[in-house]
Amino acid sequence: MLDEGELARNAVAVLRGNWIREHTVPARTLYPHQWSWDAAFIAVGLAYADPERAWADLRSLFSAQWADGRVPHIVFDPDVSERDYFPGPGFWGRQTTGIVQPPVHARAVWLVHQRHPSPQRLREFYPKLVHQQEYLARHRDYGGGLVSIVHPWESGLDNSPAWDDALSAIPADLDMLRQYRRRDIEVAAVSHRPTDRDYARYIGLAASYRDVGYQDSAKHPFLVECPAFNTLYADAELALAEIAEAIGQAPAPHRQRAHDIQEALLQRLFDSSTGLFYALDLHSEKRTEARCISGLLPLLLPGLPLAIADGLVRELTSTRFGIPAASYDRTAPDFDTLRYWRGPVWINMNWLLWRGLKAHGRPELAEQLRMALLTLIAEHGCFEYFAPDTGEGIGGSEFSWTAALALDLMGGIIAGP
Ligand code: 2M8
Repeated sequence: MLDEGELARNAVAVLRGNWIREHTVPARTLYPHQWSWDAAFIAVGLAYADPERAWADLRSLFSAQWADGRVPHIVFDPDVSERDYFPGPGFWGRQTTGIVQPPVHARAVWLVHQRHPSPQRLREFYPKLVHQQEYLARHRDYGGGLVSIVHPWESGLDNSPAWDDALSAIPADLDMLRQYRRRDIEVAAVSHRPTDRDYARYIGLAASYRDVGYQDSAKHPFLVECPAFNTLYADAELALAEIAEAIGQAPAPHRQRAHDIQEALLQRLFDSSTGLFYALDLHSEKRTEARCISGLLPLLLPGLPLAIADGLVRELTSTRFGIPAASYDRTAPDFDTLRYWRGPVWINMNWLLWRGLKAHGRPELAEQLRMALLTLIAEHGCFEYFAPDTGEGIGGSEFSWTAALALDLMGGIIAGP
């Protein structure tokens, strides 16, 4: 039997333990700085545990927003030594990285506001959230109505098989990697993390973007349209429409943009023969054939045509993904139960799918998924990710977004004092 009170107390304790001055870190040892999309998921949970911190966390992230509107994927804590995370500020040449992560923040702001109404905070965040979207629309849309990521880290699904084809064209300079120390494999199991070959490419790509001053151009060696990133980009417009309406601004342009992004997703990333969405490499102009959890994510969009949503639900509940959904096709020959985004179950993606099931009138399945996620966390702890076969918690322990989203999945069972 699920002890929700106990689970809520643990989750709140994890969030308290990961709070540092004005922000929450994803996990103390493995990720000692502030991450962008983590901050959004964390704020959703903090709205139950400590709403003032939810706003403070988001405010601290947006205080690092660049003049061009981009919200950096990591805001480095100046009190953390360069040795404690690689690649740190010394590598990026500034106190933030220059890449971004999925724009989940407008949705987070709206959800926090729904629990703790604050029109004043909505007014504070609205222009920043609009600017975040404008950066993506102006600098990352190469003409098709969707935005491209310039680095696998921008997807948040770092070593997903979705990038394998596009990455195969990028040299993996293992000698260059030897000049550095991979901190992640000192503090987490090597078999749970991306390989050296992946890391060599990650570092090469980040260095090439850094070396052009983080300017966007169609020449960047890695340009990929990710279905999950673009779904969240559309969902941000839907959230902005709600925020705009609440503060007396015009919602219609946001709804129109959400609609246009959805149309582009259907046109560019949907494959009707398999019923899934796939990442598109702008250089080869080919879609990957890898069936990844990112391909299910458009289910989040309430306006998705019924037949397409039904197809996604069929895939989700099939042996390929299952409930809870694995991050990659369980039947693929290279499915890996341990290695990060190549198989394990992640709470944030499943939480988004849970919302999608509810949006598409599937309350029973949504409830099944909700219970499966809470059971996993209650039995194994607030881990970063979970082995899809045994449920074993892997990666970092005391992981913030797992704790935060558990609170939201429980819908307000607040821990006692
Ligand atoms: C993971 O990514 C970072 C790089 O950004 C890493 O491996 O060091 C991903 O799971 C990403 O989605 C997440 O935001 C980050 C912090 O939790 O860790």
